[in-house]
Amino acid sequence: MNEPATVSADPIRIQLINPNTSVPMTEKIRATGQLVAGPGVSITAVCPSKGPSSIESHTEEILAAQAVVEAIGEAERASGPSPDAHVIACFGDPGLDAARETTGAPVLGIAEAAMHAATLVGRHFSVVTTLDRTLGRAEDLVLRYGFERACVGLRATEVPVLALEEAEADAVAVITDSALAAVREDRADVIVLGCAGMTDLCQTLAEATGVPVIDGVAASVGMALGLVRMGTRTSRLREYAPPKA
Ligand code: 5HY
Repeated sequence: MNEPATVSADPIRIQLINPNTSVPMTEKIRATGQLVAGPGVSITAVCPSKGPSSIESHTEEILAAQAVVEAIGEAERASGPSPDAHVIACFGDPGLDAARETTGAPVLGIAEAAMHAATLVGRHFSVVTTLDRTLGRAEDLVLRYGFERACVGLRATEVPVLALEEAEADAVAVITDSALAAVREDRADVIVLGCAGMTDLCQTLAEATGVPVIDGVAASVGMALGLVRMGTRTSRLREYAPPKA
């Protein structure tokens, strides 16, 4: 085992990065993170002041990746202790590889963490997400992370990311129907939420479906905390060695 972080008297610090500019969504993400981490862990959540208000296209994904790398750089350059881990709170995991080059602190993407968590508590999961146009990216991530046997469905609800901030009953009903259809038609026994903005729906959906519902924000914070406590950092050998710049 590596030297565990718990020998330090300093609180563990986890930075959550929402790469869209929605402040209410960022606050919702922070609240979930703090709930999962519990007292004694410092959770901060940041979002860029400029850029897309939601990440729903490949173009926005590139801007999100840039925002993620910048947020990590800023946190590491700031005076005072740097975060012990970072979470990319956006389901496309924008900039994940670049982020892992940028810092030796563990960086978790919510899609990767959620898919891992789903396979620990069930055999087959479906992703329930926002717009149909984001399904290609989700499919790519399933393949990239090696979950093609476990993932039995990718379902779009056509509820846009920012509509989740309005917490309309209609949006919740549509997402619930999609999750129920995933259990019934895909034969999923776990649901993965495909958007950070769905973080506050996890409990409601778990109650409605009767199966575990994995919110990647919660999963990432739990896993990040575990890695920090294990004293495990990102490998700096080969691919994730620091970049030239
Ligand atoms: C997310 N977009 O988690 C993704 C979800 C999506 O702004 N936050 C965003 O719809 O792809």
